[in-house]
Amino acid sequence: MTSSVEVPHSNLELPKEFYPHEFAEKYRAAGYWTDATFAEFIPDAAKRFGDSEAVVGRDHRGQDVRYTYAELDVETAVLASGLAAHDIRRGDRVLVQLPNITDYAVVVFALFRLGAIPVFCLPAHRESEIEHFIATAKASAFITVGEFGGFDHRALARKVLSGLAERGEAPRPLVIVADEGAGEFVSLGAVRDSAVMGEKEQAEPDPEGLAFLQLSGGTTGTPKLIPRTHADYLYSIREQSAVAGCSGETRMLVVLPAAHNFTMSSPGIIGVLMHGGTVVFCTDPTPTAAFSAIEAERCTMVSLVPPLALTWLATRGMIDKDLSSLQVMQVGGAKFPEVAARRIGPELGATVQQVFGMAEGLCNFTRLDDPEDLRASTQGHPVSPGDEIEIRNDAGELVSPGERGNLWTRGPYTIRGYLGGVDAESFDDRGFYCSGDIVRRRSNGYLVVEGRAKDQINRGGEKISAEEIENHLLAHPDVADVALVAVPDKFLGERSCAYVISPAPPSAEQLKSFVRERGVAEYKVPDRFEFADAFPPTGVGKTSRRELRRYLADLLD
Ligand code: OOB
Repeated sequence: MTSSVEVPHSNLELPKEFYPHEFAEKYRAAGYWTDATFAEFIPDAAKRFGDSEAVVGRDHRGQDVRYTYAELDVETAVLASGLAAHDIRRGDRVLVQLPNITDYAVVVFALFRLGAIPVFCLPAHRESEIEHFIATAKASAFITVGEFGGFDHRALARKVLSGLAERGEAPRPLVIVADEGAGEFVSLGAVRDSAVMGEKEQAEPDPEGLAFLQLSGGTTGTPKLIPRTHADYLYSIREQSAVAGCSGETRMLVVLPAAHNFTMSSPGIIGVLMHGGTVVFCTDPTPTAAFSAIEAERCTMVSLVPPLALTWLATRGMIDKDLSSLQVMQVGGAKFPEVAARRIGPELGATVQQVFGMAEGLCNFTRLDDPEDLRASTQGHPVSPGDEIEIRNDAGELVSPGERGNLWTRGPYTIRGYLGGVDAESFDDRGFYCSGDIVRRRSNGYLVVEGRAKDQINRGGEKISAEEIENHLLAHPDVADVALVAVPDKFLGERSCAYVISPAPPSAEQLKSFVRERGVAEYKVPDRFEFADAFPPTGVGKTSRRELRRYLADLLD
């Protein structure tokens, strides 16, 4: 298996013919790819939807904010001008790590206006991840928040800057903090104040060029950056917002992290804004806060990961809020148990829509008018007629119809390679991407996710690369070897367990603290530890890590 794209590490632009010429032609001719870009997205939406409400929520000061499309246009234009005054230019990579506050929309679309390339981080990321993203993306700025959820992001920025200095990474990125107390950093307010009146920053990026970088869930030592183009992503959102039934009446509650691909595009924030609907940001996903927001804002739609959907089901009867406005509840990011999917309609009064997507591209949805059986028991089918799917066995041959196998895909919005590195395991020489999922395709084309072949733990939608966390644990002087495996969990679907080989085992708590101190997102800290003197013989005669992880996972079930 060879990779189709050679991306030299130093090259942060998309390689020429990222999508081979004949495919690009085909996608243009089919009308999938157009000349539209994210730079003109808000100016264009403001022309169409001017006084309609675009964004509602709290800003970084905790104050309630409501922006119409016209106001969002002005806000993003002013911030874009201020960012330009701070030397942020077209093509510059800018890390964005913000919670679900209204500033998120202003910052992201201001960057798009400039033709800058946002790198979407999760609020949960810590210094090891942020440092890695800045270094790999060669980011010139890092936009974060002062404090959120009791965590000091300025302290995180300080650690990152000193880590980068130690590694000899230059230049040092400009840190912009969306807070009054920006400390030694630049506040977002100061950036806005440096805007030049009347000056409109309006880049004209290449529609088929790089628009932003998403982060992969990862299966390797360090998470990979996913390059998405204006044309591919806008197209995917057009299809996804149609399948999700978006209109000017849509009012979407955003409780999952805003920067996640699901929340951005399935149909997500951008899909709702594309149709003149309203995005309601909520920083607190707990049912009490979310139900209050649904009642107060008459939200029609929400996207959840399975554990949140289960929590909402479990608490619905205890919280007296009016959820009658809710029409569609999307669930995705991890397999949603069929029994739970069947409860959404009767207990929450919404149509359940399963979303099986990936930041690399391909998105499958159940359709809103599908019979309940299909909506509950499958993960849907692709949103585009241009999506190609092959289900192959481990030898690379197509399986018989209805059989389980590895999901391979290619299409008008699925990447052809990661940025800054070739991953020969993930792409074949025909440009197909291997998602690492084991699926079955029913005769009607609907996919059912049956399992996973990749070395990843899916902890309630949050992805953990086994290798990344093993590497952190291997840095501990008393850890001789370690394998991170998934253990089934009723609520999260899976939790992580580190199987540690140590002659003098530290306690589980000590190892958890050790991983935390290395600066990784809390969801990646192993939930459980098992200790032994040696790995048990696998009995399969293989010594590969993947085989070992599989063997241990079965053992721990
Ligand atoms: C979404 O994106 P990622 O990049 O965080 O993770 C993708 C992976 C898939 O390959 C699959 O392993 C898993 O997450 N997954 C599901 C699923 N949805 C995602 N597994 C079973 N059932 C589902 N419904 O997670 C993502 C991106 C866009 C939309 C929705 C989810």
